Order: sequence, then C-alpha cells, then structure tokens
Amino acid sequence: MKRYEEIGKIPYVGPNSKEPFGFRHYDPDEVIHGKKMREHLKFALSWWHTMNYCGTDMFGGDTGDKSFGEKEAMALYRRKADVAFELMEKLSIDYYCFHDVDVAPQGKDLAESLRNLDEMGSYLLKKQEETGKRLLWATANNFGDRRFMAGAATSPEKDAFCLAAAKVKSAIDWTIRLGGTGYVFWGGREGYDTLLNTDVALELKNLGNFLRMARDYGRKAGFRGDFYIEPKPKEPTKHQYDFDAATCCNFLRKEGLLEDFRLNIEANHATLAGHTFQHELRIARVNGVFGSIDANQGDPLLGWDTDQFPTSVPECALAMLEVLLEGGFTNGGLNFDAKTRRQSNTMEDLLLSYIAGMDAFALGLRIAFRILEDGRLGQFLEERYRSYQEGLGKKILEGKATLEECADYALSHDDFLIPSGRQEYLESVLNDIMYRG
Ligand code: XLS
Ligand code: CA
Ligand code: CA
Repeated sequence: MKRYEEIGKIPYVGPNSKEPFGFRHYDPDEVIHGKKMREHLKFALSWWHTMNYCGTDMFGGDTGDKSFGEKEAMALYRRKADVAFELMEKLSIDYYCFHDVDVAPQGKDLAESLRNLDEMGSYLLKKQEETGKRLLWATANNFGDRRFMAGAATSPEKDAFCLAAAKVKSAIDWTIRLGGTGYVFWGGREGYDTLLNTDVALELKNLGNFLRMARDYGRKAGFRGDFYIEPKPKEPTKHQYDFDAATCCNFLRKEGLLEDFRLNIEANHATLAGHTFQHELRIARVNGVFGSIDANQGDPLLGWDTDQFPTSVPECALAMLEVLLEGGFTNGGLNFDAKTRRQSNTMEDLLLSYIAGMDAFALGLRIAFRILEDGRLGQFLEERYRSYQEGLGKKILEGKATLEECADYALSHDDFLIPSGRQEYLESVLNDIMYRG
C-alpha cells in the first residue's frame, strides 16, 4: 500500500476498481438530480478526531502520533492546520468543524487561551482564503477542563457558568469571522449522576438562560446561521439533559428557542438512546428542527460512544432519504464525528477511513434517490393512510372533528379490518432497491 506522502488527491475510480485510495461511489462533481454530490452531501472533517485523537482508550495511551515532528505549541497547531487543509484537499471535503481547544493550545489562563484562539483563528481564515474550504460549525469544549467536572451552564458554581460563557463568546466570534453557518452546543457534562447532589430545576433553568444569552450575543454580533443542540442520552453523565431529539424539542419549545435552534443529530448518540439514526432524524424533521448530521456509527455489541466511521450502507441510505425528504441540507452538512480505531493508527488509515465513510454515504445518497424513483415505499405509505384523505378522516387530520362526531360514526362503523402492515414485503422491496444481485 502507498504511504501517506505518496498519495495525492483521491480520485473517483468507480465501483469496479480495487484501488484502496480511490472513491468507488463518491464522485464529488457528478451531478445527481440537479446538484453535485459534494453539495448534496456537504462532508465535513471533524478536527478533534482527525487532528488530535491518537488512539487513547480507558486502558492505554496513544497508539498513533500527530505531532508531525513539532515541539513548540503554536507551531504544532499551525502544522495541524496545514495537515487538516491538506487532508480536506486530498479527500475533496469542503467543510470542517472544531472545538475551540482543538485548533489552539491552552494557555496558562483564560486570557492566554483566548489569545491563542485569536491567533489560530486568523491562521484558519488565511487557510480558508487560500483553499476555498469553509467552516460548517464550531463549538466550545466546555467539558474537558476539570473546572467543568460538574457541568458548565448547569454547574452548581456560577464561576464555571461564566468561564463557559467566555469560551462560547469567543467561539461564536470566530464562527462569525470564519463564515461558519452553524454553532453547536453538545451537552458535554450538562446532566447528572445522582439526584442526591443535584437541583435539576435550577440546572435546567440555567441551561435555558445560557442558550438564550448565547443566542442574543450571537445575533447581536451578526451570526445568521443556525444554533444547534446535539442530543445524547448518556456519557459522560448518567443522565444527559439533552437525551434525544424529542427531549431537545420539548426543551427548546419550553424555553422559546425554536426560532434560532435546530438539532445536530449524531448516529451513535441515537443508538445510545435506544433509537435508530433514522428515527432521530425523522423526529427532528417532523418538529421542524432538522439541522445537521454528525456522521458515524456505534457498535451494536458495545454500549458506549465508539464514534466509528460510518460504513453501514443501509443506515446511510435511510439517513440520506431523510435528508432528501427534507429538501437537502441548508446550513447543515455531514460532519464525520468519527475516529479511526485504536489499531488503525497511521495517516494512511485516516485517508482510508474517510474514504470508507464518504463512499458509504455517497452510496447511501444514490440509493436514497433510487428509493424515491422506485416509488413503491412512498406509494405504500400513501395508500396506508388513505382513510384520512376525505370525509371524516380528513376532518380529523385537520383537527376539525369533535369527539362526539367520531363516537357517533363509530356506532355504525365498528366492523372494520386493518389492512396488513406488510413489513417483511417492504423490507424486501428495500433490499431490491439496495442490492442489485
Ligand atoms: C461527543 C460529541 C461531541 C460533539 C461536539 O459525544 O459527539 O464530539 O459533537 O462537542
Ligand atoms: Ca457529535
Ligand atoms: Ca459521539
């Protein structure tokens, strides 16, 4: 296999090629249904996993090395930025996402950390101008530092709340300067492990207050993109407040934040919540808050957030179907919140992992269009709910019928059959469309 240094831009080689450093399904400039694949998919590189994660797990330290021979902190982060943009170029990825601490070293105090971010922010801006790459979204890491051990916005200590505010403020400033179209709030340690030491009512109130402050600041400073909440049910805390899409919708509605906030749905968080990825996307969509995707997958046999590169084609196809039914991405995109396995510890593995994930989603996109063109699944749904298209059914659906009216109707219509749900047949139709033997 070729070495990282010998690999240039990854070409589209088509489904019949066995070239490992080639795309079999992702042809970035191919136009499908009026749009280039790169515009349908809006792939993004996740800075934390790609540029910083080196294979550490609960039982052992790094297996890889991303120091690129640099010793001095700022030089190292500049070098990482060079490599990140080089990777995007090689992989035809147009966007990236980062936490404040991913792109700049931590200083001896807050002021120095913010200065470092400012310096690196300017460097990123220069790299963007040189390459045309863009920021999809940014966020602040308000969970790693020990001062956030009891949460950030939901910490029992107001000093932690304010520290988080300072970091979010400058991360929003840089989102704006870099032209980012999203700003993400993943819960971090906003949650709890035991009610014995937790005032849930106060914490939730402050979470709402925090998001409102951030929204108000961002809008005042000129941010026109979407704010996102990223649901996750557990990990690091036992009970994360942003459990799943439905919980987040309820919170946003209660706090009056639906205008400005949408959801960033991650596949692995969906499965941790006991849902499918598609379920979470659908719940976000039907509530009008679908925003962006963190593309990855969990392992069905491991109960934690493994953040693997997404390679399950059926899952990617059903996710892309939701994106197409939504009319495509607007401010959002597909961020690979995924890391290479501990044993996949080389730069070549990084390329191969991105290629695997991008190809799975590209194939997913192609299949999702085929599902729509084929029409059988759509027609079945339409047929199944036909009784709501006219007469009393229509009135019910429009919210215009009364309980008495329905009760009267039932007196003369209580002898009816429910048509079969045909699940197995529908699953075989999906197979027909997906796999062409
Ligand atoms: C952690 C989250 C995190 C967010 C960004 O589980 O996925 O990486 O996406 O803070
Ligand atoms: Ca994520
Ligand atoms: Ca995750």
